[in-house]
Amino acid sequence: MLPQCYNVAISCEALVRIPLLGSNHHRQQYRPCPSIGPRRLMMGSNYESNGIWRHPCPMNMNVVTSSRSSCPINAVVLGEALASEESELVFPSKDFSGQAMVASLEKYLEMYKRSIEDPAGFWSDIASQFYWKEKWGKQVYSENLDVRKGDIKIEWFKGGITNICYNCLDRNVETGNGDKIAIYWEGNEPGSDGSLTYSQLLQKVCQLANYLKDVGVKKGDAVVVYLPMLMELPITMLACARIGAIHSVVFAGFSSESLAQRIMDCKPKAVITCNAVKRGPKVIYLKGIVDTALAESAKSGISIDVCLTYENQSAMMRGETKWQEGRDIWWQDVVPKYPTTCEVEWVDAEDPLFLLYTSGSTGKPKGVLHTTGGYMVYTATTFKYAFDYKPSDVYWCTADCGWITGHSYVTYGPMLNGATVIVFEGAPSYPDPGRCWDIVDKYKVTLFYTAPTLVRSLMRAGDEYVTRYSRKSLRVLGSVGEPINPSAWRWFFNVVGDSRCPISDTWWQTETGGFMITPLPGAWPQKPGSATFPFFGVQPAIVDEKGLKLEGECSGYLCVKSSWPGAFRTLYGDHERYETTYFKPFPGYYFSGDGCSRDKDGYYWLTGRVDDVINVRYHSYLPWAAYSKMKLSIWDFVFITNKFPVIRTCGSGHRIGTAEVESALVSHPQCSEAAVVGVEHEVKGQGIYAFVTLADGVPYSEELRKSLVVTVRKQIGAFAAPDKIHWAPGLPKTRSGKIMRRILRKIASRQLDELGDTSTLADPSVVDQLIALSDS
Ligand code: 6R9
Repeated sequence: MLPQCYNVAISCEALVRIPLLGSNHHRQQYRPCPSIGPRRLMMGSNYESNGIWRHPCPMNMNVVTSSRSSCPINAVVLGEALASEESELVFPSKDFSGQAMVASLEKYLEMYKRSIEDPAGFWSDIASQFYWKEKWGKQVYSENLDVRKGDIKIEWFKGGITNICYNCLDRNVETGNGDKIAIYWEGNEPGSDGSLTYSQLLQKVCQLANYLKDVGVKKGDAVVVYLPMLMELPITMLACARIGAIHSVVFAGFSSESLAQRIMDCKPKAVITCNAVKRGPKVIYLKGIVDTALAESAKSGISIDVCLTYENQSAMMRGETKWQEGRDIWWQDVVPKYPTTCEVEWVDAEDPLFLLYTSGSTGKPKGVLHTTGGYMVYTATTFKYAFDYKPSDVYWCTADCGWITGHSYVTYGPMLNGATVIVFEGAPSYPDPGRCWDIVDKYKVTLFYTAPTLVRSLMRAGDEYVTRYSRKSLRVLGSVGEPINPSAWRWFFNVVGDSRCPISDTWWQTETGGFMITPLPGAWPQKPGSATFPFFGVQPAIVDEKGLKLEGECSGYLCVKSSWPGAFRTLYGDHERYETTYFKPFPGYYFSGDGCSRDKDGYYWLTGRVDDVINVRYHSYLPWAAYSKMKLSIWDFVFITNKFPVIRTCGSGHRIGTAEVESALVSHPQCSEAAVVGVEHEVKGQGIYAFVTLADGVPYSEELRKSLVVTVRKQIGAFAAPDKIHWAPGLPKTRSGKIMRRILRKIASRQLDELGDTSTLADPSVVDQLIALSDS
């Protein structure tokens, strides 16, 4: 009898018109079509006569013959031509596939098939490549993803005893890679840099681990980390993991109130921060923010005994830093005095590794909890395959460790593979929009992973910022955070990668721990804008509103059937919310909150959030010159301060719930009601658009608008500040008082002819009022 997952997966996907790549004959199989020039290729006679069409469904290896075998496909091959608007497919070159870990669709299908039919065997073979003090029990995994069958539960490698820090560091040192560079650190100012080998990194991690143990941090205790992209950030994460403590990294762009909320939720034994950081030209006094947060949490009875503070001299000297004797300790005064070796705390695979707060559509942020063993195996494996990692690679992910991308793909995934990683403190457009490529050339970066919003903002700054650098070290590019629009994809591919580097457009979430739908460069052709196919072990399902699984070409809600090792296990302290948010909407499935379509060829296209969550991406400071070149909309002026000619644009991983922004707005004494929606934004992908009703008798004013924006910045962080405030004397509500956001979204995006039926509103005239106030 086949396992159940086999039966589910067997009926999936549409026919894919992909020629068999395994033989690497596709160069011969495609020849330029003379009528449309060299960029447009069509199938050659070889291909036609073979008539080989493959089903991408990993469960169905049937070879079928296409009835459309003579139709032209617009395709380019890596390194041979630029991708144009007509380029439907971008094939890996023979050279690329020749050296790739998964060199053909066939090989992928073979591995995928095994991962679905025999997840226990597939993942335990991979897990065995790591160090386990004791092997996991008989049952490799156990799961229940169906609320109708009881509590939701996911466990992988339970009973296995290991340590992720040991696997990231000691294991690499022991296998002879101690002298390999683990981290190249690039500071905010060009020219400020540093590096650590794996041996040096291990020593630094051990010193901090010893210190933490000395101040009483034990296995299972939480440690809140509020640090910018200094080497001390991954060092802290690894030190916590080494002693079995749970790190909760809070992005050092969150306000004191957001930080306090997170501190109160997980009640840490210690807080680790630094005095200040420079991002672009601006100094941010992180310690001051921490002080306010600690004072706030003390009021609620959560007092923190230890605040370890790194003196970041490039931004601020210690003498200027406010200090609370007894609680505050300078990192440099204590940590280096500790021994450079530290016993590992061996933990169960299912012991918690970290907490990371992420926005939901309602209420307070959710503490996503990841455990150790499955996360370790999954991040390492996804990193290795999606970037086609080679030991000689130099890898740079521009994400901050304050977001999941920085957890899984700055720290754990790469280091588990012994990779050389770049940690960049600064802003990618400082001192000018060429900074990224300057760094790429400086360190000979081969793998470059970023967010579409950065791609778009650099695209607007102009090609000359890119082409003045060589970039010839680049091998694979990556994208994450939101759908990458085809024109940004093409620019990334043609200009940044010189049409030579495949782009891994990786779809995943804080909750999934690692990549879920992603290209494997070298294995199959890419379509600009599509995340392509599922990773090993992942069974995506597109369902309709009723939870009915759709087959073939379709659009709907993206769910996942069955667990994968990197899945989150719960929401910290709120398992019920975990079940309600993710497993109740479509019983039997994990619901991602994203919309998705599958095309006739079986490729997945993510279409964005379907709940009230906005993806605000990238957070950086651009000099004025770059700003004026970019010709951004007037909304962006919101972020230009008098002090610094800077603009806040994009970074990866800023997911924000509309409810959070609304609650910040209504906390303003002059705001009586607020409704927030996401709108398309040229650079950021999505912008935050707030409809605001003022308290009775309060007049609209520019000053008030600014003060509302400041309130949100203060309560959540600058990245959540609304791009637009739309004055709303009334909001469109149903008779039961529910705000009809559908209408607000249309007004915000000026799709006034698509307002739909407004007759069910308690007061339909509100809509006209809002339209009239659109440009106020
Ligand atoms: C890793 C990360 C998750 C949300 C996710 C989706 C969007 C991420 C994407 C993408 C289309 C991609 N998203 N990657 N959409 N294509 N390649 O960003 O985690 O901050 O939790 O955000 O981001 O909407 O649901 P997180």
